Amino acid sequence: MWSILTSTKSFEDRWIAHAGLNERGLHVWRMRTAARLARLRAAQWRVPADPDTRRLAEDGFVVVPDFLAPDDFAAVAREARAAVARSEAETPIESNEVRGFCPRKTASWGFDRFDGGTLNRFVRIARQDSPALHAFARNRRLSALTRAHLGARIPPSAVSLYLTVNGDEARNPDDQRVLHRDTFFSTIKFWYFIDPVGPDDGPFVFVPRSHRLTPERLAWEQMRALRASAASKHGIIGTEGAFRIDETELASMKLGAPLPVTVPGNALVMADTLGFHRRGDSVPGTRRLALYGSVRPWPFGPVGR
Ligand SMILES: O=C(O)CCC(=O)C(=O)O
Ligand SMILES: [Fe+2]
Repeated sequence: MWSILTSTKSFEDRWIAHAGLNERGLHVWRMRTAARLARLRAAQWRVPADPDTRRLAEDGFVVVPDFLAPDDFAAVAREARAAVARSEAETPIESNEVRGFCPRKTASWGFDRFDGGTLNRFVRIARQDSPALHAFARNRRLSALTRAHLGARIPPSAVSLYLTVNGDEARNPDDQRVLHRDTFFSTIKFWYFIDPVGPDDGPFVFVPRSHRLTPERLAWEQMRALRASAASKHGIIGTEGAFRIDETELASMKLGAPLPVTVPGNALVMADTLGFHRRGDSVPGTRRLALYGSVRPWPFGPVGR
């Protein structure tokens, strides 16, 4: 029963999926309570509002071009490319035929994980080889933005180099290219893109303002929670709790079209993944190189961190 007060989102959990409780609004209660607590945590930090914190609050995502000063950007880009090259010397990039989300394959430099045919390579930041990357993981601006939004900072250990190598959808589809929201409460992910991301490179795609708990959104969530709880009773899979959404449903929530977030190099993209998003379409073999981090605080925690 305590799972109700944790970050558990899976409707494979018998309490999360409890039909009677969900009819009485359990899922929506969890969403509203988590949103209230995020506001309570954020208020403790008193981060002064500025155009970027406002964008994140209003639209659910923000793009900050020229995030680093030119010299810092040059050092970060150099170290990032060197670290990726070292990983490739040890572990060449291969293709994958196994379907769905695949397990991590660890290596001395970090780990690979395939989503269908798309490779996610996470390279750990080593202070001695990559002092500029190490400093980036401690960037105060990143923490200020996440604290303003949900009252928690990104721990430096949760920042890594992240290379995405886009797969061939026709051969082995990538589940992250289907529009979805990650979980029932606000979490933040960021990508600091080192190289430009164009429309063919699988840009992050986000539905502006879709992180808001409007009456229409909560009605949709309630409908989906009832559906997921019924499905779990019948032992049907696909109840993992990261609800997917068809683009045609967005209009009923007064939401616009998904927006591919194409960016130049040296740009920060930060998003609340309670909003609907996906990984964009791409030409197979194209790459995205970023510093990446995420923060997923305890949704019912009252204390800012
Ligand atoms: O890689 C991306 O652009 C987004 C993938 C995604 O859905 C996520 O990281 O939650
Ligand atoms: Fe996602």
